[in-house]
Amino acid sequence: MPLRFLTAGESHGKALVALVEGLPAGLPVTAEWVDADLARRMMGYGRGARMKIERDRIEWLSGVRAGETLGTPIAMVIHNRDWTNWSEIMAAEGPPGEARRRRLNRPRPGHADLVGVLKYDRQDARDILERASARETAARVAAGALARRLLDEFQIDIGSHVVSLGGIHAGTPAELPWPLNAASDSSEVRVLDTTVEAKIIARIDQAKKDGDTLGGECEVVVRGLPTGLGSHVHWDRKLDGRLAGALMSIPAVKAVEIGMGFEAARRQGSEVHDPIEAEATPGTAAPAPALRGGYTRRGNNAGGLEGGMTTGEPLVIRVAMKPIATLMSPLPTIDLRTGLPAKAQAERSDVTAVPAMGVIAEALTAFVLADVMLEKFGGDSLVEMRRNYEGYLTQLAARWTALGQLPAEEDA
Ligand code: EPS
Repeated sequence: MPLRFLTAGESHGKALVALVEGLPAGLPVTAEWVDADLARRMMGYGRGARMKIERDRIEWLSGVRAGETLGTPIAMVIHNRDWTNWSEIMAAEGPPGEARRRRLNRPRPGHADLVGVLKYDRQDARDILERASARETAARVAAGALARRLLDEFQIDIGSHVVSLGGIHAGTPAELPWPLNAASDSSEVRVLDTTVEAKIIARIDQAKKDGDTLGGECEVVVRGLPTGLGSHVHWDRKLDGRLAGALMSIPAVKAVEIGMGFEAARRQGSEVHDPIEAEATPGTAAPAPALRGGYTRRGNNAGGLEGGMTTGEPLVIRVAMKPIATLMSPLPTIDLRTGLPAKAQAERSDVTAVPAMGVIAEALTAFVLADVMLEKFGGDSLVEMRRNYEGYLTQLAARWTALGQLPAEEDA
């Protein structure tokens, strides 16, 4: 794992911090690039009042000089504007009375509240929810934006769109628009099928009126990956597992599908596996860049992954998010002070965050992909990494060109 990140910060604390380690030196970066993804994460119909308060922007703390990475740990801070309303409640030191003013005693079903207080031996579930809050994903998106910057140097492009929200399905065109985000970000709910946009918005309005919340699914698509990222040789190097693990770590995500996903389990092999075809005549030059080594697939039910490695076809992943656990018409719970039945606490929250989840899923996908790119091509500097990458593509292309020159062997 050459690339790592950690985040720190409470939802209503002073700031969030992202600490990224392992990026090569010489990668051009700007705060503007990172902020663009932070702004995309704040979009989406159905978010609550908090998103009107925050204006997420990073401040570099370390690791970047004159617009380039130094190969040293990169620390970024995102200040919480809401801190001014919470500075006493969330104060690191001071009398407990003040710190307990916004105590949470009635844990929300579906949230980390209850298990968190039991496990960490806290009396106030605020000590749990402040970190379990999806606010933390802003720092993940900042880390992911740096990973995306690295992938961008290799013409690897990541986009996402919402494929269902509140049980309403949004169709996917046979040919995806590209760049994907230019199309999806222009919709308030990040759908490509704008015929259902108004219906989804009405569904969100209804849920808000009912004091309820909504989940949904996003699809992440990555283009421009070379074949052979990840590995089949160990469980923890398989790229499908690493991607699924990272995506399942997004708050409220309950399922991840790659390519045909669950549907593949219901079909027979001949309907599932993508036949292998030639991209060019064997022995002639492979199409440049030789990302797939001269081979292609008819269809992409595999979602761009076979044996835990990229095939060079687009990576296609679907991520499912449950409805947010904070309900304004609350569900039954137990009061932590008395042990008696109560209604769960209703905190200010979102009706849905599915459009934002797609942006977060892009960020984590970018991070895992940058990690496997660094694993395969390494290098302490971008120049070194690029040389290794180009060497690999030259090797793949040469292998294809050599095909016609090899004596044909009989099949076993
Ligand atoms: C969240 C509750 C809401 C959301 C928050 C996630 O925050 P608040 O309690 O301050 O109103 O707005 O999301 C963000 C702040 C964000 O930046 O995404 C929760 O309980 O998870």
